[in-house]
Amino acid sequence: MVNHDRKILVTCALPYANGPIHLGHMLEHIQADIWVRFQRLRGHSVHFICADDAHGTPIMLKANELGISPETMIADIKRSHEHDFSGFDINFDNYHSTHSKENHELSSKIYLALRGKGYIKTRTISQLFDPEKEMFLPDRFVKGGCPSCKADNQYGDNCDHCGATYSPIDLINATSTITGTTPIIKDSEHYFFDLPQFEDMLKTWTRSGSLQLEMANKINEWFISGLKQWDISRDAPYFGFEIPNAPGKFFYVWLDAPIGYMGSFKNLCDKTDHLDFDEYWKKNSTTELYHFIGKDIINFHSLFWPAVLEGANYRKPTAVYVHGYVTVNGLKMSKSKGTFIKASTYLEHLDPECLRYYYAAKLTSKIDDLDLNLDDFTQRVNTDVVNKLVNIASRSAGFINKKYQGELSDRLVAPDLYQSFIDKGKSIATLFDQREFARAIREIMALADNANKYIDEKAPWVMAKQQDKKVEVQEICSMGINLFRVLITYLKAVMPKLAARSEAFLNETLNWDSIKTPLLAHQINQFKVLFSRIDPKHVEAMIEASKDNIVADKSIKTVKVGDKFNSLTCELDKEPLCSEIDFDTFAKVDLRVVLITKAESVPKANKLLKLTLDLGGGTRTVFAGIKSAYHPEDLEGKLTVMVANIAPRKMKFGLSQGMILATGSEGSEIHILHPDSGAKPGQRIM
Ligand code: NOT
Ligand code: ZN
Repeated sequence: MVNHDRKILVTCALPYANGPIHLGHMLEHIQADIWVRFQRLRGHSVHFICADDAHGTPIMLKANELGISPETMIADIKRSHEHDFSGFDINFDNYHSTHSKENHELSSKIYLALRGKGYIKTRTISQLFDPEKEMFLPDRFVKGGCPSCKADNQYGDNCDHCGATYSPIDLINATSTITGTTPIIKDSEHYFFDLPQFEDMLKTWTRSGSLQLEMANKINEWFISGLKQWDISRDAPYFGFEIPNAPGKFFYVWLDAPIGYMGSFKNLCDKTDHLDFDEYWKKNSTTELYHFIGKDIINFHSLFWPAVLEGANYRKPTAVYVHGYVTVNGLKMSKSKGTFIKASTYLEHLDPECLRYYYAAKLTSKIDDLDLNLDDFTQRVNTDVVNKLVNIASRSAGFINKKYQGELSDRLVAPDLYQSFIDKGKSIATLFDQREFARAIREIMALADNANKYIDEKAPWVMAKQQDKKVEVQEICSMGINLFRVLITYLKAVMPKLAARSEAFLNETLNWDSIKTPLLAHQINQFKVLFSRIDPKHVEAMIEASKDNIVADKSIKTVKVGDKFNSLTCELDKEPLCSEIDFDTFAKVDLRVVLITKAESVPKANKLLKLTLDLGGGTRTVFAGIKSAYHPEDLEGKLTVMVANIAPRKMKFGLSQGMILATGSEGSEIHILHPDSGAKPGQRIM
């Protein structure tokens, strides 16, 4: 039996208020929305909330740059975010902002509670300070040489080139990316949340079934390396909330962002009569709380957030549901390829339900990345939704509408077949509940195949020509429509618009329980086109329009055969040549042809792929900062060149035993070197 008393609160991660919603965001919002709609269909009470994440240095600086106030900028962006989400039928009960009165009150209250219990510590730290802008520089706003491999132009937190992590203070020749000046080192008192005090609670909570297995394992690594105090303050100027009794100090954006979940819910409670904030957030609440997030922010949701809630005497999340990233055509979304697709651009060209269906058809409860392959997308949607599903209704409806005045037969002619569709409902419901959407869709489409097979075998269009088969034709077509009705009900959470059009046609509101009884002697409405197939031209137009969104990347210049030499020297001029070395020094570099036998993504690293290289006798593991340019599978089996005698380097993710040779350091500028065909692994390059 379904328990109809569940009270559920669901959130999506709060999008930053400094950029548009894209198809990567949409994966999470579609996943959560399907789950929410499904739970509602099953009779549960679900509140689904979100908000814009409006604070922090990048937002403050972007507003500065645009010459508007941060308040104006975040209000504009919030409108566009809400517009995009509603375009995809994401059914939020409330969409708020972290820059709100509710969030301000709750953040201060929670902070004071934590402070009162001794969970807040203060300590003076040294940081880089931009003397011209008069502000401390976040890691991403300072660049310089990597202290480890000496590569130029690296961010303040980690090196793109060798993957080393370090403090910005250790950068060589650091410069502020805001003003271009050389920062100075300056002291400031910071406020820390004392996370280590929550270690025991977190160990229990993370292993209590609240996290997917992969996540619990990942978090275990953090327990092993030791929990650290979390810096929750930032100095003015900062766009955020000032810390109570600490003039000039602000809450770090990640402190008030998760509290924004509460703030949005509080705002909803204040607008709604029968919703009690405390019932959902008090300690030991019997309601359920689920956060849908991406794998890049698990530390915030699985360590800091439960600890903050515990420390301030609130309930903890029932579960955190983590998904992977979206790739397009096998690669990271890329502006130059036109695969960085904004939600609004998609909506100008394609039906939102196509993406909802495709994502559902590929989503599992795991954290694997999901590839939006645009050819497969077109084919899959057209085959499944149009050729299989809608076809069941369209081939049955014509006869019923024309020959029987829209009246379904009063008898179910194949009750066993019908019952087999109903029986599957239980496992399909379980799959939706467990976020195994791809498997649920497979089950539904297998039923659609059975329905089409039934109609094919009966061939009502043949019988329709025989006078004495009048009753049979009505019964077969009514059977088809009844099977269609079951399938659309199963898909209602995935494709709400298609379901609504089907309801208009069936002249009935679909719900999970009522389909147990078939529609007999029931009047249906005129069949209208329920779904249009994807025209590949529209997909192409969307890609073209996505390319238009961006300014051509000036830093890339392709040198073609026949180009004058000085165009090449111009290129070289941009990056000064290194100082001259003698031949003996060069000869010390052991360059080898290697075969990439395995390439794996390093989940926690934005830039790194882990490569297993065959040197023709022995293998090496190398971490290379080429994730933005290559899909791991595409590298396997390729030859490249490595520096084989560079000292192994200990990196955060393991030991890197060499380097492979590649151009550039960012996105599309990265090309690894391939020797000519015929080269053999292990051969030395001289
Ligand atoms: N704006 C953040 C991001 O990564 C997500 C904040 C989610 C809210 O896009 N918080 N928590 N915890
Ligand atoms: Zn480096």
